[in-house]
Amino acid sequence: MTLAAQLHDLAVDIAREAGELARRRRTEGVAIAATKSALADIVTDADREVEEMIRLRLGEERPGDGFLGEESGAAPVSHGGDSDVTWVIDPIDGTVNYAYGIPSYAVSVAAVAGGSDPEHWEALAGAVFNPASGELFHATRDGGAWLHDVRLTVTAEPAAAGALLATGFGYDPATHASDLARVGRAMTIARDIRRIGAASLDLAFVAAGRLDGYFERGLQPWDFAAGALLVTEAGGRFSRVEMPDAAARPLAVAAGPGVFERLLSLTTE
Ligand code: LIP
Repeated sequence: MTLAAQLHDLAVDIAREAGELARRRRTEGVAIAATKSALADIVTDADREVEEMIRLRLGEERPGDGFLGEESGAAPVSHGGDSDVTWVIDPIDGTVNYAYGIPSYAVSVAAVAGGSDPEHWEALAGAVFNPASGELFHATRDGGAWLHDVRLTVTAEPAAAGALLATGFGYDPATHASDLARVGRAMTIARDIRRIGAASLDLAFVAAGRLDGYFERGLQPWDFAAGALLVTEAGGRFSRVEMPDAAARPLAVAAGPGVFERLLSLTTE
């Protein structure tokens, strides 16, 4: 079995196990543990518990790998080592949905190669699991993207009515005006816009052909590491573009071949 296949199977197992814990904690009631970058940027006790569970499982299975988690940052999985693999984890992507009881959240697990610098990372395997819907999206580099055992393909061309697009907004209110202006430009090729609230699910839905495209500024590696692999393995394109303004909020764009260039042009004007 190839390394990518081994990492894929572990990512799927961990995503399922972590998702079940998140789902159980949701039924028990969610406590906000703290706010982070802005008042609206919350972390729950479950976020932290799920990430720690993932870290412990990876410590058992692959102690020499690297680890980057949304809640605990970058560190070796366990005692460090010479592994070239890093696990990139969003324990509960869509935390605000999770806190409000909106069933659109996911555990995002990606295994990347390329050392410690995210700029050099190449995703080898990824899993995005929504415990509320039971949907598990997964991919292996050069092995395709899947929803359970169904192979995924992005849409080749949008319908005549226009593209069904998705986007998201940062937690900082100061970014909303420019983000909304970007939505206005994207609407010139859209039939409608969706704001699902979890980047990993937005990307999984592009891979599944449920969305024709997705764009959002300010995503972190844990938001997109697994979802971007789903998109590219489903025949789509994913780019992350530095924007000309001062804010360090690169724009992520994902779409099938019939939409990508137009969406990229409109959203980076
Ligand atoms: C969320 C992203 C979403 C974005 C939110 C937030 P989190 O990640 O998945 O696309 O719009 O602002 O960043 O914080 O729930 O892990």
